[in-house]
Amino acid sequence: MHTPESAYDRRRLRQWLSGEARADGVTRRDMLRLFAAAGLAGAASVASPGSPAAAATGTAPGIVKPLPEDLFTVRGTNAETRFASLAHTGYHTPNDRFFVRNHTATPVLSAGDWRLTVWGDGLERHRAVDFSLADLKKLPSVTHSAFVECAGNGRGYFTSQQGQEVGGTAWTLGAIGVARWRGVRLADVLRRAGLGRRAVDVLPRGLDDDYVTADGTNLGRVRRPLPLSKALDDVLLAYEMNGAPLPPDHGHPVRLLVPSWIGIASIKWVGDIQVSARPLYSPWNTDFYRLFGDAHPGGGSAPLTRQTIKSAWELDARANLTAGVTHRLTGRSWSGAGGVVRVDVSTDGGSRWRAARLHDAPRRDGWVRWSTPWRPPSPGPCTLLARATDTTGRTQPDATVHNTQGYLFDAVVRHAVNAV
Ligand SMILES: Nc1nc2c(c(=O)[nH]1)N[C@H]1C(S)=C(S)[C@@H](COP(=O)(O)O)O[C@H]1N2
Ligand SMILES: [Mo]
Repeated sequence: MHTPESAYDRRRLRQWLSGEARADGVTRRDMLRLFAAAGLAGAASVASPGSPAAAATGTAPGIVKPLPEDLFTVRGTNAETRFASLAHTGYHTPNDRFFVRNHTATPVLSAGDWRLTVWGDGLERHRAVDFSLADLKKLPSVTHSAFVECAGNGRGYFTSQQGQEVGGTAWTLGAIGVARWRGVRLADVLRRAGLGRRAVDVLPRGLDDDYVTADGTNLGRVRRPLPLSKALDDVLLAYEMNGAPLPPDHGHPVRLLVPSWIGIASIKWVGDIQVSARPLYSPWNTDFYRLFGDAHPGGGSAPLTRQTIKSAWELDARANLTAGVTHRLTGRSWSGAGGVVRVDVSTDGGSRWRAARLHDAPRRDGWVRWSTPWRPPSPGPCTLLARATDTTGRTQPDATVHNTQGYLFDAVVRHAVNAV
């Protein structure tokens, strides 16, 4: 029963208990609970998709940009992109309709005053090094198209489609966007700071307020350790989004962009990065962002890394479509494991399937746009389905194995519409 992940966790636990590993913000009790055989009691509230709370008001607490109802569904301190609003946009999600996931509130920071401090015992001289935005802009710039997608995207379907309770924001499929990110390689910055040979983990931390859970526990500032292997691979410190300076809600002036990984890795408003010769922990890789529940190891899965595979129609739920007329239905599919090479669609609830027409080449870290013609035969309810397959051969399943926090929903969504 010992997976490599649990061996890794046991090693980390031993290191932590012997004082070797740093457990930044994680109490000993949390740690013991994490590795105990019991499942995790959901700390967050139970998902309630389609609840009246989903009605958009045009603003959300802590979000700076306007949230018009035709572009967003407000969910607490977060704003979900309405997929229907992407129908006539291009490959990249415009900044004005990119989803926002805030643990607390968007801080409004001055680019001129901003500094990034790189510090820790993983640096050669163990001496902190500061970078201004101007310093970063002197380094070679890199541009990369990539999605940022919340680990909980699609969470609402665990409840509405699978009848299961999960904790957290009841997103439908709009907690994703694809942007052209421009910035500098984190690897270049770490090397300039004097990366030492013993470094194993880096811990970027946001400048937004401390995150306090519903039960009043202060977990400190939002931060999640990243293994050095990923940090040196393709991670950017991004200062531009679709050709504009990063907007306040998306991390102004600088955020991490961790391609293909769950959204929490892409820390916004980054203020410092600890470089450590020991493995690091924060609640965001211990209590959150692992898979907990009956189908998973007692202490939870290994910390989640890559995103899963999904498809979405560019239509509202229960959209009305005129019967007897041919519509050009559109959608998008994506996968954290590689480009999407095939999308099969059904317009009759899953009896008959056909291939959708793909409008983009398969692209790592991105999505493909697709379309299919459909003429609803007669008035009445219909169910649309779309199933993507990626370059690794992975295909969306009919159901996702439950986990208590509702992460990585990958099942084919049954999208109800009405022919009228
Ligand atoms: N500092 C900070 N970084 C953060 C968060 C946050 O609340 N604070 N939320 C994370 C989560 S959970 C996600 S899904 C993405 C969302 O990025 P976006 O709001 O630009 O879409 O940012 C991540 N980075
Ligand atoms: Mo997220």
